[in-house]
Amino acid sequence: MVLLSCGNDDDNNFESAPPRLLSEVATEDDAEIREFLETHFYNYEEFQSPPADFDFRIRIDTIAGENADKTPLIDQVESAVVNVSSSEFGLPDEELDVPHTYYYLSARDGGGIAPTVADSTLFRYEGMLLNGNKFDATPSYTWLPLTSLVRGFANGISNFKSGTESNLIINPDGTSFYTDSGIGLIIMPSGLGYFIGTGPTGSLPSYSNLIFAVDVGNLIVDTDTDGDGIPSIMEDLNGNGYLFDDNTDLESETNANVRPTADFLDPDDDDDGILTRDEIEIDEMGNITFPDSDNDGTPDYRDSDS
Ligand SMILES: [Ca+2]
Ligand SMILES: [Ca+2]
Ligand SMILES: [Ca+2]
Ligand SMILES: [Ca+2]
Repeated sequence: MVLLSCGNDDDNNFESAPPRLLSEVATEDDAEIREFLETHFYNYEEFQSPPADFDFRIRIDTIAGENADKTPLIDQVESAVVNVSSSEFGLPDEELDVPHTYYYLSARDGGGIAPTVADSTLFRYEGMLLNGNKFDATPSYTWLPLTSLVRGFANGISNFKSGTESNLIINPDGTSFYTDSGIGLIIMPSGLGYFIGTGPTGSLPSYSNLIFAVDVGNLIVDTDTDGDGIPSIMEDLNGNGYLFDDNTDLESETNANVRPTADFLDPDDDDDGILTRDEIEIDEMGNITFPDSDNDGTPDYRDSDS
């Protein structure tokens, strides 16, 4: 599965040329993506009036010939911006985070709810390059934490609602599908994908813009990755949709020479020896409160001296 993010400090296969600047590539990528969106369409007519044997898979084709009158993707997509720091790819510092636009469209609205970028999610997907080459696909639904995936995927899929358990159909051969899963398309620039290197399976050129057709089956609402009682999405302290740059006890971890662990993976967020779970209060309804016993404005679970 190619989707898994390399992380910023793994053994990327750096090419011999020095990596290009995120900001420079992002501008080129967006122009390429917009041209693609203007010249291609998807099988929206099948989604609008599904034929009896329709498999609810998104198919993309060029607007030409007998398809000359189709509505281009550019008229159907929505877009969103994600700011990316050069440090996420281990690149030399660019002064500011670089805005990256991704595009998405919902082909079928799901009957459930949308995952956050921090949730474990059940989905299947097909990955393509803009030239139509398919580089990866999941044959069946797979559970993955969205935090382990490239940012364009995690952010993109959070625009789609899942299916619901009562609409899960299991075929005699063991395969399954949801009759109300959310189906959609995500088109992202390379800076929201792998940027440099060849991706985890070694099959992608550097600076590849990526397309994913996704089908969202289910999710774990309020996924709590480190089991500390706080949903992971609430451990995105700076609210930027990126979970790896929030680390309350970075200084303490650095001094102790242990691997820095972001809050959503750290069951003792302030490194005071008292588990976060024991420094927060959760009532019978599941509501969380954050005591601040020394009244300094920092809740106990993030305060190493209280
Ligand atoms: Ca963050
Ligand atoms: Ca930590
Ligand atoms: Ca934590
Ligand atoms: Ca504390």
